[in-house]
Amino acid sequence: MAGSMVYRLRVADPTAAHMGTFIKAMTAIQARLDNKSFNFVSGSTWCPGVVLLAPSSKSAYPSAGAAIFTLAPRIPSTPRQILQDQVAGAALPWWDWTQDRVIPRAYSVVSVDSKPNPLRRYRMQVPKTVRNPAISHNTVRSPGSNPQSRLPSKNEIDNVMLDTDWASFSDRLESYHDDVHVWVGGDMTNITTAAFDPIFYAHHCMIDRIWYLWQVKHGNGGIPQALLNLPLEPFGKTFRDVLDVQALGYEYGSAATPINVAGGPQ
Ligand SMILES: [Cu+2]
Repeated sequence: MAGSMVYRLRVADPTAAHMGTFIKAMTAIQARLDNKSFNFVSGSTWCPGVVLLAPSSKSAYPSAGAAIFTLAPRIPSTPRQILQDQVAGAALPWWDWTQDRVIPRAYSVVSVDSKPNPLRRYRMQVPKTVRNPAISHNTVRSPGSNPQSRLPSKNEIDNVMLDTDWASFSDRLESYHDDVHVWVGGDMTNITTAAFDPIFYAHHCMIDRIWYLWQVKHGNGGIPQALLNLPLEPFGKTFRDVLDVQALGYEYGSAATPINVAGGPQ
């Protein structure tokens, strides 16, 4: 696996090298219509932070409840592999909303290199089902417009990192995760459409990174045995299989080295 390891870096200006690679790969998967397309992956990605709190989900995982939330960003339905199939070395970047308190410029500029910016919005296509009508629209955001919404602070996340109990850490992190969805607004507040906004993945990547940093600090103790064997349908993996990010082919290379977001919104 060593040869295919990618490093996830912080969201930076669209001119940064790692952002250029990512943007190229995103443009490619958004242009596809098959099962390696952004549309396909986003349509089969739920936002478990919300879904697992629903009564029906709780009964499906009675012993887990909301606590299985942390594993969500590691489930292989994220566009991790399909991005790399398009452009070698392409990796999801993380949006550190404790520091970048606005939508990062890379996700808001209209064009990059005179081409439409694939991170700004996406025209989602969800076919009609028995229960729901078809959806076809460009994703929208309304950052900060909900007066009840706010981005979690660095202090709050630093504090969560000190929580030695995995289930409690997971629940608290989930709640901060929800806050970011509400703050971004628009399609990000709706579980059916959230994953179609390209910023969904930058947000979930940040959540995954926080869990990774927590694992480095506290290890994997405290996760109930039954949970470790929980199958993640339909991905053919268990919770245990996604504990080690390196085994999944990626690393948070810059975890200890903040990337200077030159020209970005500060
Ligand atoms: Cu989410």
